[in-house]
Amino acid sequence: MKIAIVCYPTFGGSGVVATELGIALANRGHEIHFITYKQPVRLELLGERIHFHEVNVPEYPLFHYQPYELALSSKLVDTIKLYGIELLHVHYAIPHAYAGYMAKKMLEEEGIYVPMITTLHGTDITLVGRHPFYKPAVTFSINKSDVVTSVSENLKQSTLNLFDIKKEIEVVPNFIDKRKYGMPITDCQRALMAKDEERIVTHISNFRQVKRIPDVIHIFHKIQEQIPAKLVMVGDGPEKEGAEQLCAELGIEDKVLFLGNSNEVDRILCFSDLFLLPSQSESFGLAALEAMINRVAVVSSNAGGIPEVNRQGVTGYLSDVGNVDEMASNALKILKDDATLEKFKDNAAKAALDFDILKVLPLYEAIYEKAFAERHQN
Ligand code: GMT
Repeated sequence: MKIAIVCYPTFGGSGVVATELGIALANRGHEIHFITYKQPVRLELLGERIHFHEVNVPEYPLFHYQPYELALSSKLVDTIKLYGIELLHVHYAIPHAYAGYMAKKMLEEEGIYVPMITTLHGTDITLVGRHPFYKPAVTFSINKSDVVTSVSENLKQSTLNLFDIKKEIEVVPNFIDKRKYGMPITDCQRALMAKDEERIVTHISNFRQVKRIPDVIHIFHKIQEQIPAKLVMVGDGPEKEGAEQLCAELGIEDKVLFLGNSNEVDRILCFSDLFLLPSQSESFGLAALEAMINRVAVVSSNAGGIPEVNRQGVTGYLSDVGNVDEMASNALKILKDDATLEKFKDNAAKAALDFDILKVLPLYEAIYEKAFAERHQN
């Protein structure tokens, strides 16, 4: 099938999921066209079955805000016609579902019917989408999608609670490609990060407020008071500077490494013992799943869809948002001796396999086939 994928090209989870999905679909023989404003960060190879089309928004002095939705919907119309694309899959409702719907309607004027699948990822619903300034447009474009999917059961329920949704929402969880991790990294450079006796604690995110970065630092502060440990912070965003300052105030700056954005998270996770995810809200927690497949235990909040991924007392522990004392004491329970740590690490890797791409990809393919077969009815 010829499929257009619209997503954000950044390090954020929705862009990562969309990119990995497109690559996997191309490996299964589909022709994939990514349409966004920059080449997605995890998309390294373009080829016969993977194309990238850049959306440009020309600057014009009259525009106070550049009309990205307009440029995106025009680009969709042109690309869909030029390549004979049969199906449109948009990731993140704002503004992708809205622009996708406009493109669909323009194409229908020319007798071209392209079904649109919208995948909801989290902040498009729980943070940004529910804002009164966006809500009517988000509700409309979700209801006008041919198929709506959400990445967790929790996000489905939040969407139904927050919006007046008339469509069925199908849960298709995020996934992991275990074959990518099948070959253990042989040059895992742990010694560059920490001494043998130190535990390595890791956090990876976009450093937004919702990730509760100060909690990460406070939890680690408590851990390192009890056992030798290092904290590796991966990613970049508005809370990073404050986090560096907080480390200095707490006198732990020599134990915390800020690595910035990385395209090789598995190389960092290969030497990590524990992953911290104390988020305020989290529809799924793809970063935790990526940690788990790399044999890293997880201490997290119990917000949103995290309990669908991290299992209490098995792959790690979950606490109420903001309960840093409990999160630190849970972290110490896991890290206290090698045998316990190994048990949690094994459990994490095993549980991650529930989200193997080979289980999830057929769900998307079945949705595509059904939507394509019914394309004239909507
Ligand atoms: O918060 C992020 O990490 C970025 C955000 C995004 O939209 O790119 O992630 C959301 O989508 C991910 C992929 O489906 C989920 O794993 C994250 O839990 C979700 N983030 C939130 O709900 C805060």
